[in-house]
Amino acid sequence: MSLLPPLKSLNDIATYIVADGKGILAADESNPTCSKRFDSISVESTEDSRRDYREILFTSKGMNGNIGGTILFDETIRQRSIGGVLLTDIIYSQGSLPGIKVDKGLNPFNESDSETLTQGLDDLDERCFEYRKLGAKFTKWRAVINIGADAPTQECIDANMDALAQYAKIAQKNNMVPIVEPEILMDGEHSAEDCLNASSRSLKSLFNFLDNYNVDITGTLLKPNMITAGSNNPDQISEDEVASLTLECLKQHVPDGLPGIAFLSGGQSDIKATHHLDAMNKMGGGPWKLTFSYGRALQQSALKTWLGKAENKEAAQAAFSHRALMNRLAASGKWSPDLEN
Ligand code: 5MM
Repeated sequence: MSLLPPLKSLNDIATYIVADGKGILAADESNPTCSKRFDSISVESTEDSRRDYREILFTSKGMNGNIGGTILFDETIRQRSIGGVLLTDIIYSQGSLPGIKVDKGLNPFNESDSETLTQGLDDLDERCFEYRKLGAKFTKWRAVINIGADAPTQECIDANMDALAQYAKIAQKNNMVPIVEPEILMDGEHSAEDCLNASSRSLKSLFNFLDNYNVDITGTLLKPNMITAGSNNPDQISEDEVASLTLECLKQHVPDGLPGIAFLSGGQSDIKATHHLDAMNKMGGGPWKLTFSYGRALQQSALKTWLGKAENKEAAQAAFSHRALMNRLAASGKWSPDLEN
């Protein structure tokens, strides 16, 4: 097992995860989402195939030094490798901390067909207690905000941000760092200005609720979307515009004491997600570390290389290791497009 520094406080854990350009691997796809990903490569999603795939990622060389934290789904935190080693021990041996998704997915908000409220607060304290014993050092909860004709409503934003803050308080009570993820979905034809507006309202509400519940900001990480135009909008803005609007929005709402901001990729291509992160860091970043917590943008190339075949393991690991390294460079503002070749 690799030697980790003593991580005594929540701030030590949060700071470790995002230190030196390291970021987070979001491997917490629920089983239905994992099935969707595996469908795209015509692989059946079973407990074993999910284990095989994740074992490939976690044993990749590129985990070490690039991935400070790995977010898991409930099934994965209990799984052992084909050789009988706990996957959490493999993650630790790579110098990465295991974390766990603790939300229980989305329900319609007030019977709306366009807005949702994330579930999972009822038995959260008990679940966090168990996850801590299983080795988790941090947790994640994702709130989803849609942009549409009459959405997002302030009521939906506030209900989701209230739940995020209650979750964060419970995670900290159980000695785990909460990652708070207010995701404004990219789906739709909306403009970057609409995204900026919904993101600003959500972050303002989120930090008010975190303050109301006395959540320790120095032991919390934020996982936001970047400010982009909707994925169906033909008028996309440039990488530098994404970076400057995102920085402007974050500087307005995020307190300086937060140790790190680790972006979700939200459906951006893997190179765009790296490019945007690099541009923000080249612009000077902010008072917090700016890094990645990507799911699709870290895994897509590895998944398409693996194709469910054992003989593709090493090539898939090389693809994943490459993206992990590219994103660590981007988190330090040291990436350039020619490094992709
Ligand atoms: C990896 O996907 C996560 C779990 O999603 P479901 O609960 O829908 O299965 C998701 O929360 C993920 O951590 C974030 O959305 C970031 O992933 P992307 O792909 O947007 O970078």
